[in-house]
Amino acid sequence: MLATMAAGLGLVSCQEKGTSQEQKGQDSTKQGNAGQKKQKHNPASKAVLPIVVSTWYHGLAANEEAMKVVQEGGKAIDAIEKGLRVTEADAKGTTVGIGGAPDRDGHVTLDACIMDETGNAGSVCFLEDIVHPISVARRVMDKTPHVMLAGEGARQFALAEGFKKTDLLTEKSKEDWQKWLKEKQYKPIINVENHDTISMLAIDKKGDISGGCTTSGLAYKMRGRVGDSPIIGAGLYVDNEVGGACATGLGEAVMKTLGSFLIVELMRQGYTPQEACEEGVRRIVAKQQFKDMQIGYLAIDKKGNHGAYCIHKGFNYALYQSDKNKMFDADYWVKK
Ligand code: SD4
Repeated sequence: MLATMAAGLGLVSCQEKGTSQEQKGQDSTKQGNAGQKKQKHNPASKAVLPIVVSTWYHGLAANEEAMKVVQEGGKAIDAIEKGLRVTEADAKGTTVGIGGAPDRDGHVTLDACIMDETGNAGSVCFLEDIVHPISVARRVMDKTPHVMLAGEGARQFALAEGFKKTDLLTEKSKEDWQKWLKEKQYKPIINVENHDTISMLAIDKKGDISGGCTTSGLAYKMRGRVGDSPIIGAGLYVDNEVGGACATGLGEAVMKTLGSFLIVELMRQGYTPQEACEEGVRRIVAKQQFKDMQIGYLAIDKKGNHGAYCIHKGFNYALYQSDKNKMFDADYWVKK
């Protein structure tokens, strides 16, 4: 769970951080000058394909399914869809698919997007009654001239495509919501709730990249609220010439910086995936109140190197590479 975070962490003030990172920002501009600066890599990073990487513990089970597809010679886009469906179908997970926490009115509304190696993308947001938004997003990509369908229109499209109408509010999520209503009196505190999206990136044996994100979003959000996860360029971006990036955490902050697109563009300019994730976080903490918010970024380049970075300690990710599917802790901005 994304346990946030500020209290007791001994936060370094924004200004102090800003100063040291300003320096870092200057260093970063030198990335294009090959040979002038030693590049920073994630200690767990290696240039090996195929690779599947995804956010949080639920990533382990999702990676298993995704890796099977690419190991058998399948495409990264199919691996992404298959992998993410595992998390969506798990009713015990309270942040994705069935069992996801509802909005403050008790409605479960889901967001998802998917993007392939050709630059095609599909997305759904504010979708109700459908267990697998990632597959609906894929259908939007494959079968419509559009990128994004929202709300009732997305729901109708899904039903017309043969997806089954399902009540996504489980007994457990209903109980939790009713408890929340009593305690919080209907006031969403958007920056301290639990919210653990699964975002995934994969490169198949051919070297093609794809990615996807799926989530029930912020727990007990206002009705109609949509986060970064279905927004191409915010929660997810891939470019087959460069690599890919994806996000988890408070969507509002990611949307304001188009975080995933930014990270991919930084890699295009020569940043390593690790450097690009760190710069993505720096852009947020430089301008936004970050004390009570968490953002985690993951990125991979086309060789299979990866990077991960977050604001506060606590973000972890599942990496499946060289026949091992393992959890790693991301490095973070706020040091004690
Ligand atoms: C959102 N970014 O709706 C999603 C939530 C999330 O980890 O990623 N949680 O803002």
